[in-house]
Amino acid sequence: MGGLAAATAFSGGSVRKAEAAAAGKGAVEIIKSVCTHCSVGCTVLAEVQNGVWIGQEPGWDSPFNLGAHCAKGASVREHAHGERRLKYPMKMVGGKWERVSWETAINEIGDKMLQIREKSGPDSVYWLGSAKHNNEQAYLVRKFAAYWGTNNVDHQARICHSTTVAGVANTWGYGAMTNSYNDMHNSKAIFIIGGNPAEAHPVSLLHVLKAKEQNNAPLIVCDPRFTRTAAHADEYVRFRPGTDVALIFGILWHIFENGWEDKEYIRQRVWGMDQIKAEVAKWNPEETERVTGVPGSQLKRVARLMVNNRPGTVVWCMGGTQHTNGNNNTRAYCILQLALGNMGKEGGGTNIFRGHDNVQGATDLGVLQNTLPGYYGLADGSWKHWARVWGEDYDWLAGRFADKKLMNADGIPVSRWFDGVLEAKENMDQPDNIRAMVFWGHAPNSQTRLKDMKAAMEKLDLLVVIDPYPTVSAVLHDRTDGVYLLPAATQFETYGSVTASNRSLQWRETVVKPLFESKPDHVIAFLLAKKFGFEDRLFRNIKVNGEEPLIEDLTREFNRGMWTIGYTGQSPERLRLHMANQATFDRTTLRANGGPADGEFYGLPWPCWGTAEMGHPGSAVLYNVDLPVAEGGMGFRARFGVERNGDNLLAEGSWPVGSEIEDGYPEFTMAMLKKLGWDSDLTDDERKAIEAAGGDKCNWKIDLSGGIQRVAIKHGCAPYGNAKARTVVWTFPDPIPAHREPLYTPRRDLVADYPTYDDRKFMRLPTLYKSIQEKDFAKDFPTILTSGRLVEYEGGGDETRSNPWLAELQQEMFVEVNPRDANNLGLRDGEMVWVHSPEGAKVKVAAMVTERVAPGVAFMPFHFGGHFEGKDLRGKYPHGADPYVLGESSNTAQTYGYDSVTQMQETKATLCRIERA
Ligand SMILES: Nc1nc2c(c(=O)[nH]1)N[C@H]1C(S)=C(S)[C@@H](COP(=O)(O)OP(=O)(O)OC[C@H]3O[C@@H](n4cnc5c(=O)[nH]c(N)nc54)[C@H](O)[C@@H]3O)O[C@H]1N2
Ligand SMILES: Nc1nc2c(c(=O)[nH]1)N[C@H]1C(S)=C(S)[C@@H](COP(=O)(O)OP(=O)(O)OC[C@H]3O[C@@H](n4cnc5c(=O)[nH]c(N)nc54)[C@H](O)[C@@H]3O)O[C@H]1N2
Ligand code: SF4
Ligand SMILES: [Mo]
Repeated sequence: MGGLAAATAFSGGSVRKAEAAAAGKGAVEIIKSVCTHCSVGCTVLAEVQNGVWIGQEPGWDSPFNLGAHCAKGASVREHAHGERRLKYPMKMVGGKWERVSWETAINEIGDKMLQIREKSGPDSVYWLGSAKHNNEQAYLVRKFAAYWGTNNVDHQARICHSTTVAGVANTWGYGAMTNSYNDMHNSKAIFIIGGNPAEAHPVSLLHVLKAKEQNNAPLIVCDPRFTRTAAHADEYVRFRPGTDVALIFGILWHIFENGWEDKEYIRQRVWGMDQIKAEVAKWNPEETERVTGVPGSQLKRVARLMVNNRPGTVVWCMGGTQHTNGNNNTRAYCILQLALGNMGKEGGGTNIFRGHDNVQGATDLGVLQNTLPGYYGLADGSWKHWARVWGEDYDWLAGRFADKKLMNADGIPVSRWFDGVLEAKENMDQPDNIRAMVFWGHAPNSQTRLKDMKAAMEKLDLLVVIDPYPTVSAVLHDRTDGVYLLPAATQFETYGSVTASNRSLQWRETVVKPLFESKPDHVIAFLLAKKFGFEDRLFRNIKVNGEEPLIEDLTREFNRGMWTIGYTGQSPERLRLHMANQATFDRTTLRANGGPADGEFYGLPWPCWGTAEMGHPGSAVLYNVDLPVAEGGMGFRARFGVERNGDNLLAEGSWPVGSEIEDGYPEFTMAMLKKLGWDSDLTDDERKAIEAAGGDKCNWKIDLSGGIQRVAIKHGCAPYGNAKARTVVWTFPDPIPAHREPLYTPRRDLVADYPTYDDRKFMRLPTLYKSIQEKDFAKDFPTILTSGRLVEYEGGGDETRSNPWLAELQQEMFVEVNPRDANNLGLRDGEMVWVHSPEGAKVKVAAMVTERVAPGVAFMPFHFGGHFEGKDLRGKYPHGADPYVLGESSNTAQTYGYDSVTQMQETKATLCRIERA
């Protein structure tokens, strides 16, 4: 058996190695999994002997990583083996950790939650899910929260790419990376803004550098820091943090000024560009330089490079998203690509590098306070759709919520959960405060304002951590009771699908059985559901073996409901087939060239329309009209109506090749099929399903048979219509992307011209803007503080700082300071400093004196934890589960500020004061 698996999974040199090992004590089995760190999705080949994970290799056949791994991927075995993992359930009693059984833990947690539910309502328990869960677990957690009766559920995407999802989906339909890492091989220019892939997506550099070398593609990197990515750039643009809209409009100014935009493309496929042009006219080189600090001559050069090297790709990441006006930034990037006519082109697109290994999947599956799985909004129709998929009684489901209004109201975002604890009840749009908090695969030190979080943790009735590690949640607060740590198994101790940045799904197999007393997250969900008495309902369509819900049944259940984004064709069988035949996929197009998956794109990137039986190949490049829809082509989504102020919002003179409708068209409904006379193509079963979902009014999103999609595609049409992208989002606070100064800005002179928003209440909580910006903090806190990543560590860092191979590489928390500032402060490299925040917190860290940051700018990595305002909290971890490396969390010193659409936290532009310690 082991030998057979090895034969299918391996090729080339690695086989020899496995055989050599097998000569020892028993067969070595090679098991395919996927790295659990970032969204590149590198294949891991685990070597397992007698149930023990003894070695690992990178996957050579994977089109994503081609045999490469970064330091994190190369040491994932240590993550599973994890000597410093949480080994059994623990409970805090009188300030000490005590080992308890799973049964006791679930009973006590459950009783407490039911008590809170009784007194304060279901919204007083917060379910914080995870981008670390596989798709099946993520889906289950979202469904679980619905069955509990709350929208107070969220995950890392909120503080990661929420502003991307909102901005991009509202521009052209889907809020995801449009092309892929691999497709960058086709790029004639690469424009990276606010991303440092050399550290954050290391293996993606394989693909970036291929374009640079092979196509002589200029690499333009716009970043306030001279990063390891910038070190590869042909053109490095240093600019002031928080000024992305100004920078992009400053580039567009040259494009419009010279008439370099793609006028025909815009006429056919873009709405509102004239309004953008009028706004861009204000961003002449002088004004752009005044705001961003970048000279006009450089931006003219950048504009010319992008214009002369089409199609080019635009890549962005956290530097653009994590701002109070992050949604403006992401839309500005889209507008740049639309102006250049680069969207829907191989080599073009917006290559939005997602973060965690499964943040794309967890977002798609709706582990969010504002959507259901598949981006179905919180509304009666969506709930009814999912109730149909779940076989659930809608009224029963509605009865689980405090009331119908809250069932359809956005929950509290993770960025603000602690305000949900601390805010005066009467100021909140829910019956009571948050009283119980569940961190189900999420760090606390990844959120700003840690001092406030500490206070909130102390005020809670109950704090539950479900994680392979105790995390900073175990030590940040001074609680003595009411804290439970439940050991989750890692993704190497279970199996299921995971969605990489490019929307491809990959399938992991179980490497080893859950270690210690850990349990996989779907098992933990089952135990909680059972305690709450709804397990029969929750798992109605899902086989449960003992206490383990069958993963494949979970996949099949979401396949039956995710019509909006085409997560319907990716059956477990098709995904496993792709994993077993990775070598047959082309490394640039991702399309299988012969073999059992011939013609399909690797991992069936969504939308993979219709049912699995329909055999759609997935869509590698979104909005590409050069391919028939049946082969992965499509126009922009018709999502914003058909007309705006008399303008036609549908595409004009552009349609996917092979379309029988040679024009724009709205999204498909049964009525439309009838009008076109195509309804006769429906089978009887499809007709019945459509009848049950509203007949003529039934649309492509709620037809559980997939018939409407099948027939539309048969006639060459995209089920979601064929429209123009919109550059003006009239439903947002800033319909045209606007520069707004950060809340904490050193440029008081710009506040009058570019003020922030008025304070307002949304997502159940009062949210401050102007009342912070009004005060001048710059006098006492003169230095801009930004933050981000180091290649060795991930997120809050508890996993990676507990990994001896990685911990060795970065042993001390630091702040980057420009030599000029250091000299003015009398600071030498390596000396300790206090970084003070304008909100009264401080962190003690080492100074790293470096030109990487500009004068007046400081940078801190955010992966450290376990120190708090100078105090070492090591003694507070459960025995033997403290990470090797501890340090101050940058987020202790990071401040208030939330995006005006999504409540993304502002982690890239605030102020601080640095003093020698
Ligand atoms: N200052 C600052 N703050 C930031 C950012 C920044 O740039 N600057 N970036 C933000 C961004 S983009 C993000 S995405 C967040 C990231 O921050 P987080 O996602 O909060 O950080 P991680 O520490 O990776 O948290 C994931 C947790 O999941 C656990 N885990 C791993 N596998 C499993 C599993 O299978 N099951 C369960 N139950 N748990 C598991 C890990 O042990 C870990 O504790 O940080 C945000 N915070
Ligand atoms: N090693 C490692 N890899 C990771 C992760 C990790 O924690 N560690 N996390 C994963 C996750 S969750 C994510 S989301 C990605 C994030 O990946 P990236 O976004 O690439 O990482 P960051 O370092 O947070 O931010 C990128 C850059 O934004 C710049 N920046 C700061 N302020 C601004 C600004 O105002 N405008 C612009 N345009 N840029 C600015 C910073 O200088 C930084 O170089 O990485 C993923 N990969
Ligand atoms: S962290 Fe990302 S780039 Fe590194 S091995 Fe894992 S998936 Fe690949
Ligand atoms: Mo992220």
